[in-house]
Amino acid sequence: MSQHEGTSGRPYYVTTPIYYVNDVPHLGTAYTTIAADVFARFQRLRGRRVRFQTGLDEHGQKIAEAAEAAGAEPRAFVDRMAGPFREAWAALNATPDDFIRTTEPRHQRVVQALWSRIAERGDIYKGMYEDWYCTACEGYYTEKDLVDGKCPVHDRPATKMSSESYFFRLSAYRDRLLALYRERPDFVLPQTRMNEVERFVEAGLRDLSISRCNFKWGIPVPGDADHVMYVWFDALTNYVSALGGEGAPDYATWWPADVQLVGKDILRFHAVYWPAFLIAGGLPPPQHVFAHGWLTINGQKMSKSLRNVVEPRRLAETYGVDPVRYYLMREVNFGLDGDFSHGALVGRINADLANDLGNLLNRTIALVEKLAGGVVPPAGEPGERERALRGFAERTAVQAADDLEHYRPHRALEAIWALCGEANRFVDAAAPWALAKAGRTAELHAVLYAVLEALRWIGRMCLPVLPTKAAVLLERVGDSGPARWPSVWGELPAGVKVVRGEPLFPRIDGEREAELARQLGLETGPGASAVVGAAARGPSSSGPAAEAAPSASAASAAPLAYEDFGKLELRIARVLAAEKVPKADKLMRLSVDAGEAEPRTIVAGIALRYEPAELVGKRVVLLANLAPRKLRGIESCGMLLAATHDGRPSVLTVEDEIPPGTRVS
Ligand code: ME8
Repeated sequence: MSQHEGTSGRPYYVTTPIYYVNDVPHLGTAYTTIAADVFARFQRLRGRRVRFQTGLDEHGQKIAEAAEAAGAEPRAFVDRMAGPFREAWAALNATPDDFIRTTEPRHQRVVQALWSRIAERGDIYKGMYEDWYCTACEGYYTEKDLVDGKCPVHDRPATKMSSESYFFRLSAYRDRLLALYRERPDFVLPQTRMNEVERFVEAGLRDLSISRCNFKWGIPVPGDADHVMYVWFDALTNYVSALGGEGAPDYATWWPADVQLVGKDILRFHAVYWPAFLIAGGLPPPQHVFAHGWLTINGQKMSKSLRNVVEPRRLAETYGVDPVRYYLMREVNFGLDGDFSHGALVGRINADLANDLGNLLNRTIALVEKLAGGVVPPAGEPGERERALRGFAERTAVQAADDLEHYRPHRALEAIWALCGEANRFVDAAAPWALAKAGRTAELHAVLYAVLEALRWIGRMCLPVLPTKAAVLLERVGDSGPARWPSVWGELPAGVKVVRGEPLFPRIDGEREAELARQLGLETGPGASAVVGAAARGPSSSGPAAEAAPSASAASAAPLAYEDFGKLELRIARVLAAEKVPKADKLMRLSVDAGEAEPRTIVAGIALRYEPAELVGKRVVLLANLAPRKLRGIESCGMLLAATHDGRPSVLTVEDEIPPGTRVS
């Protein structure tokens, strides 16, 4: 694979975990890989030299057992399993610069060198090991970690292990790790995860067993042929072994990595063990470790036994690569848990891609063809409206860049889509057809130029997430400039032909949607339809759900298309403050944290039933994308869901400490 190089700026190194080869690529592993690809593409657009690395974790007991179960030698097994990963990432248009496999000699050499270095410094020693081991995690637990004798993560019996082992003196690194976290409070992102890690380390660290002598499928410990290395010592080192290790030119260029993306399940390994190994070996820790949340499918954990492992390649073949990438980056607040649902995917395709963006492009090209001879008109003298659109685009580009720089792809897309909305409104308000009729050609040209230029900015900003479709969009509006993040308004050259074409994102109608869902085995579960029933009543009511208090039963609701359900953005929100609205018996004004930069104000008709203090701290369900509405002069930005019985509204809440912003589906 080629190294993508920009022309300027500091190098940028982003990694994904290396995935276990006993599994197939699924939506979870695709999620991290796509996110890393988005950040890599964004930084390339910004002109930075980028290295994006992914790969495979091929050693350890888990892989040896999987090979045995498959009746294969481990080597043959891992070789066979590697292909589907490379193919899946290529099919999702991910562009890693390196794909490392831990069975490669280049990796083994560096891991052994790091081990020897740490051993020479006295932080590896031999001892006896006794603890509870879970093969599924390849991890150890103390007796108190177990739940009914089972692994707390996998709910499988853990095995007591007692054997000779090499240990890493992790206990000696507690203070150095704490110093690292305090000096660099953004070492782990998001912040809440940093706090978790810090608390874990503060509680004290035990030395870590880092070798095994009960199986052979691993990297031999230098100088002791009876032991192979613990798979995590081996695996974590991939991030520097692919650079050739300390002293190699690539190491000097790229290490420390800018960001190491991981799922929250393996944060401890990356935020505690990994920096400790590095410090012990005299190497600097990465700049940031970002732990994203966990994806579920229709509310269920992804697992082969549940047969709900979505094959990312099939998903991309069915819906297109870019829509799948868009959905994953837009739908889930990066850092929080999220749910994949077929209905929500189709909803995003129809509403955001086909409608907001696709229609904007189509109508603009049609207008340019009809009113300006099919070529980009001269920008002319921009009026107030054009200047306002330009200002909006410029602010969007700054905002979206900041969001992508700080690992908030969902927010970046939200900002870009706000610009789509603004451009659509701009066309409506400027009414170019009327300007043409009135013969106001200069104004007409200024309007058409401005909307084409806005589309060019949108296309450029979409390149990281929608690499193929955004490139088509740019071609259609006549942009053939170098692929860079937009920063100068007015670069679209006048006189270039625009191109009409098939819709960028075809809409998926209800029938086809159901058929696709069936083909993929992704019908929405009964849980989801229950929510559909409850939510569908809200918007049709005359005010906030709790105020309108409809008593219709779910059975009386008309059937709802999946795509319609997907349009409802139901999120968990935490009530920060509440007060009764003066002179309105029923109304309560709430300030809620919906996982956004700023709290939202909601007005709900629940004041006869609740006292403000009762509500503070509650986690409620918010319909977040309802158009704002004024009630008694207060703008309510969303709606709380509530069930009303005998005239008494009861607000829907969740028991667990689910983070605000989490999508409800
Ligand atoms: O842990 N939601 O490999 P792994 C979101 N080999 N992300 C998910 C996910 C889900 N449901 N399921 C998996 C390993 N992931 C080790 C890593 S690194 C030195 C060694 C993603 O195949 C997420 O990034 O179990 C998670 O951390 C990773 O896949 C685990 O992949």
